[in-house]
Amino acid sequence: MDSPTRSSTSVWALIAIVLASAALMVVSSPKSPPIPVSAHSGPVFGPACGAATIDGVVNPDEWSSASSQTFVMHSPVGAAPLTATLYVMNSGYYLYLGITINDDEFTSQGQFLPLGDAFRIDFDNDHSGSLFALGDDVLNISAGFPQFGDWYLYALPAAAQSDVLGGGTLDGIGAARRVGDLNHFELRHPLCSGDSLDFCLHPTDTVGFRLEYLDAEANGSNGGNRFFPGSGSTSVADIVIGQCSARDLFIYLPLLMKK
Ligand SMILES: [Ca+2]
Ligand SMILES: [Ca+2]
Ligand SMILES: [Ca+2]
Ligand SMILES: [Ca+2]
Repeated sequence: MDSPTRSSTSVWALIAIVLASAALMVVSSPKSPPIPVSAHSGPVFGPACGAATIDGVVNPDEWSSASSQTFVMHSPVGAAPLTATLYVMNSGYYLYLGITINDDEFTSQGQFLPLGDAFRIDFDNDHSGSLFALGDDVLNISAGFPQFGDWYLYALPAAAQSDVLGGGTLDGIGAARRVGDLNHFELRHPLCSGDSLDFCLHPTDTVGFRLEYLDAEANGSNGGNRFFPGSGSTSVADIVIGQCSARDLFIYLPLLMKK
């Protein structure tokens, strides 16, 4: 039978082993990742470098280097949700956005939506976490011509109009069309055009945005509005601008690249 002294020694030896093992686990465990700093906690796109041909066809090859997410866009008044995929990338000079959405048809004009099916993209220029500051950049891409609109927020709560009407300039291009069973939208807009009615973004900058899809029906009626990431003025996702080269020519060489 063990004496009290020997039992006590065994207990202390066991404690020492447990403490040493715990210390080893602490030393060998990986560092926790840094917590990103943001004005809010919404989805984040980028940084991603690339350039695309703006022809209204979101070609997977030209957008292969983009940051992309697929999400459901909801209507605040109960219209059926739609599923969209957003692609984001930038070159040294332009921000590129490509969007596909499973609308059941592509309508280029309507009684209440004269431009037909359209995405309105509201930007939070200074990444404050809140949309609709006067002068904020707004882009519009529609099925109906001229398809691309470079707008700005000119009146509260959320009225936007063409930069040209406010003394600014039209900066960028866009195109939209029906591809298979999806509506495709593509645009590019300068990172920093010099127009005071546009944002001015530099590499590593973050800009907030919200997508709104305005659905025109084939009979010209209004099919309702859907939003991403939400319909509120603080429902904002982020784009982080990449440090990218100035190249903007996308060369598509399917016959040369394929075996
Ligand atoms: Ca394209
Ligand atoms: Ca402009
Ligand atoms: Ca603008
Ligand atoms: Ca439609």
